[in-house]
Amino acid sequence: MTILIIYTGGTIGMVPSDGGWRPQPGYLEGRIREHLRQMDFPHKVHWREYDPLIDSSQLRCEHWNELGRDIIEYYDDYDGFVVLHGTDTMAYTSSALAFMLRGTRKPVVLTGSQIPVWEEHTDGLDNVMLALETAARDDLQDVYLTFDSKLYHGAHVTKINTDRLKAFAAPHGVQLQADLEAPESPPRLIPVTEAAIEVYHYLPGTPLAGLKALIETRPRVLILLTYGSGNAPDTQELRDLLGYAADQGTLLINRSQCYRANVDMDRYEAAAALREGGLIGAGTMTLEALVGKLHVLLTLFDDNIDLAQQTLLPWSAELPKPKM
Ligand code: ASN
Repeated sequence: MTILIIYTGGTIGMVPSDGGWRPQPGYLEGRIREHLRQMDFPHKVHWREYDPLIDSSQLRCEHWNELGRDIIEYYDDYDGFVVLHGTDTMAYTSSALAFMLRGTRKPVVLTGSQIPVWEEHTDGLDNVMLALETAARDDLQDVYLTFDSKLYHGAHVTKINTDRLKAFAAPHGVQLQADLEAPESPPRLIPVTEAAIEVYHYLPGTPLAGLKALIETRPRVLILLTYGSGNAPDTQELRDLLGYAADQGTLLINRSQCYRANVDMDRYEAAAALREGGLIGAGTMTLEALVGKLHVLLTLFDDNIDLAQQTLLPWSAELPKPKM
């Protein structure tokens, strides 16, 4: 088997500088190859390094598009792909790629590290090994994230730790394959563009002036991060604001602040304003999955009715069954 490693940046290959850790071009490949030799890794590995390498907090849509284009361009040449990526936005990228890559049937595996490979207790080498082993599996056909000895579906993950080696978790557990009825073919990419997707985070004891100001920027999509199963204080002011936002064409989505979320606007009376305001429930989707999915949907659909319908339909494995 032959696997392509695409190195985009992140802590795994960073070195200290006066301003803090930053990626160092041209160094990581040698260290990884030396480790693969020591471990007798049985498959061929090719290396592609991006220029510039980035801290993943610099991530933009063009990085997703570049990754997607490379995977489609080299699709026939490799059995699987490993993407080395910073952890800060890795869950956004694994989610976005899970929606942007259509009809691919080979594993695309993201990983990185919390500690650079030059440090004594690095997690980077183990993470890369697991990613390569996963990319060489012929029973996996989606986008994945491997980290700290765990394998997750790319559309299920969220970053949970800044300092511990267990950087990621999948709130609703592990399901490795999207359950879609008619897989598309041949493989193709849906490239995405920047979109005005805004988030309003409810806090007790805060006036709605912030929400009003956000709505006045006329975002294309506004995600309300609500309480519990999708509740928020029901006031006439909120109802008026939601009506105003909908009239100006903003798509309104209800996503819970809870880590293991399952939005259900029929459960409590406290969700009535949101329900009657026509908000779309994000169900069990992570915020990262929701954002990746919205980028793809906004590329394909103009009309809010289509966008609302498609947001509720599975496009990958982003709607896991809620855990009791
Ligand atoms: N700031 C780093 C990044 O996301 C964090 C990491 O990779 N652990 O690029």
